[in-house]
Amino acid sequence: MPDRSQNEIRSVLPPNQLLAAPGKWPVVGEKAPRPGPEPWRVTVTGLVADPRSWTLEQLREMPQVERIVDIHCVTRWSKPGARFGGIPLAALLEPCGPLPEARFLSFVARSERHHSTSLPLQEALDLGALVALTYEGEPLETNHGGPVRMVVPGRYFYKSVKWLETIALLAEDRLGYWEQEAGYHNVGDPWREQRYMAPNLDRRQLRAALEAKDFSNLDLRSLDAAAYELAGLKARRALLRDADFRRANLQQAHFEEANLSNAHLQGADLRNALFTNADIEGADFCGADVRGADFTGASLFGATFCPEHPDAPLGPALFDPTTRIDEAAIDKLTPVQQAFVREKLNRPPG
Ligand SMILES: Nc1nc2c(c(=O)[nH]1)N[C@H]1C(S)=C(S)[C@@H](COP(=O)(O)O)O[C@H]1N2
Ligand SMILES: [Mo]
Repeated sequence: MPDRSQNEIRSVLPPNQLLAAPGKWPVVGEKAPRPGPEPWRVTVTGLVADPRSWTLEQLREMPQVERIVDIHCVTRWSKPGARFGGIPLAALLEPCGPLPEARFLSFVARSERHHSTSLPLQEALDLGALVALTYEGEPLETNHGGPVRMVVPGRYFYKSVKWLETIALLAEDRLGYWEQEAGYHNVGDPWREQRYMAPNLDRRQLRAALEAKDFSNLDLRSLDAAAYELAGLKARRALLRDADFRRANLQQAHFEEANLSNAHLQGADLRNALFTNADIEGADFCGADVRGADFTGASLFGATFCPEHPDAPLGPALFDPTTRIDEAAIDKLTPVQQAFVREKLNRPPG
């Protein structure tokens, strides 16, 4: 970084990041793409009017831009001022005609484990994501994602897939490799220090908990597990205050005696989930599927199952006759919620 003063460099470092040694660029994660004779292509597919793919030659012939990007790895090294060249993501998506229902992008690598990561479509465009072919004017080295990788400024570097093969436009988020397997945060904004999905656990504990789908007794306050696949989750007595489980799959999850106060469960699949004796005060279940869920003994003060305002974005929770809530718990709900729950459970006011 010859033309930046030390002060300027410090000012571009997000919280708890350190400068990588000058001139050094660590290789992180997979080291090489999946070998194979097929010529490289980058394909845009999914919710587009016109799926397309490009060979490397075609990509190199498109108008190129250069961007100076500050790299921030989740493992705490930063490399400010890296110069990447390539094609703005927007220029690849535009001719494909994204459909109105496309809201997320999944970037898939040509690698043994089909490594992937995802971003909301609008966010990827706003951040100025780049389909990169060069670094400091030279073709990208293989171990750094050459011949072609994503570079997403403003996110930890795990949101920048190496060896880009497919960009899929999706209606719902499809969690990436590190996010689903290792508990890396699904937003990953270094300025908000969104490293891991649970701020109070370290990376090893998180990976083990996700692998075993076992959160029992853990301190997972402020967990961000929106859209996660967690069917059958064991979370007895877990501390899940303020946890974000929006749109997550939590069928048959065990939340007995857990603390889920103020948790966000909007749109979650909670069929046959067990909340026996749990603290779910202030939790939001709008748009969630609670058929067969058991709330016996749970404390539901301030919980919401249907929108309190007519212009709310999500509809009511989905109940069926096997959803179990005690009379005492219903009495603690607001009048709007009481009326709704009683009607759904076909129970006259007590
Ligand atoms: N295909 C693929 N892309 C990947 C990874 C990976 O393991 N496989 N690791 C990610 C992580 S965690 C980081 S920090 C950066 C590292 O890129 P680099 O090795 O060029 O520094 O790539 C990201 N993209
Ligand atoms: Mo990383």
